[in-house]
Amino acid sequence: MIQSSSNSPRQSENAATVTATAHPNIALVKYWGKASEARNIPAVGSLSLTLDGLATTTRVAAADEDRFELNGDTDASMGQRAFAFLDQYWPGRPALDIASDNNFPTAAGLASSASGFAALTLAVDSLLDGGRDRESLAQCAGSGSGSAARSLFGGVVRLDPPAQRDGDIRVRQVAEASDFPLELVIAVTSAARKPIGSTEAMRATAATSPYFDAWVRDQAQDLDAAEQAVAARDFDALAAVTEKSCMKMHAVMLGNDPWLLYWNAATVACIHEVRVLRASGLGVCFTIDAGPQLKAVCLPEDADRVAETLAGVDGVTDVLRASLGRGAFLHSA
Ligand code: 2P0
Repeated sequence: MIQSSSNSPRQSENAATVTATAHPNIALVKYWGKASEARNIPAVGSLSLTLDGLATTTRVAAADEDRFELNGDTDASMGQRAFAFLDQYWPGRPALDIASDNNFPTAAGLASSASGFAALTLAVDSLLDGGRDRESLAQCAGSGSGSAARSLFGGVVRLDPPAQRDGDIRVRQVAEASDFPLELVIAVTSAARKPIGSTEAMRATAATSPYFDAWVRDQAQDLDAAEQAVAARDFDALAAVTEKSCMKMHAVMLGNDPWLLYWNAATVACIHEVRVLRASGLGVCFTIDAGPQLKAVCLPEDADRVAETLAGVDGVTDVLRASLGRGAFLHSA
């Protein structure tokens, strides 16, 4: 399902091109808010599932000037963000030609910045140094986009905020993909780019939402509950904390001034469908990110039923499926 990007005429087919793929991840315990904007340090920890199927594939080569292409087109604003990020970690780096392709909608609440920064970090590290371990790569990717830190690892991943002020985030795998097989059914309700990006929305939440302090205060408890549920392979317990964390995150941003809501009517209809399906005995729960798509987390035996049901909801334009996958990886030369 990984789309191969067309060969860019600008990149020569030589050994100095490095290609990396990373999958997006979906948080069950959500990241929302920053402790430091300058270092992009999250105010709260998070716990996520790294997916397979959906993917960003990024090719990097030394060049005579910086160039950045996303999905075959020059993307000035993403390029600016990517090169500013690279300058922080690789000061004095050579000019780079970067071509990145997503095989799923970009900036639509499907975590394309997570897979994008994870693939970029791994590819550039390999091209320029190749020396960082996974945790250092995760810290580096996380400074580009908080959720990207989690895509360096596969399966179920936990990110904790720094233990001390000025410290680093800590990221680790808590379960392999095969330890707790789960499936994701993603109900796409709009493929449009989101009207307000997560970074800006989080800034507004920290500055204006009266619920932000309570959100930060209770996060560690939710993280521990989710990690215990994963360790016990307890789907019901995981479902409870997943939906709680999702609803709390959206409640916090509803408290922004002005208020912010990423959902549309179909998102709400999908929430109700998932509730009905679970009441009928299926292993399914939902989460929603900074966009209107609903992600149903399912026990594998129930995923077909969930997909059929969500495909029939008014306003659902597409249904994507994924299992749990591996962390970011390099292609062999
Ligand atoms: C998450 N999201 O935990 C949460 C839930 C969206 C909702 O991480 O500002 O693109 O680049 O660090 O990582 C999306 O935020 O934000 C995100 P930045 P990012 O998956």
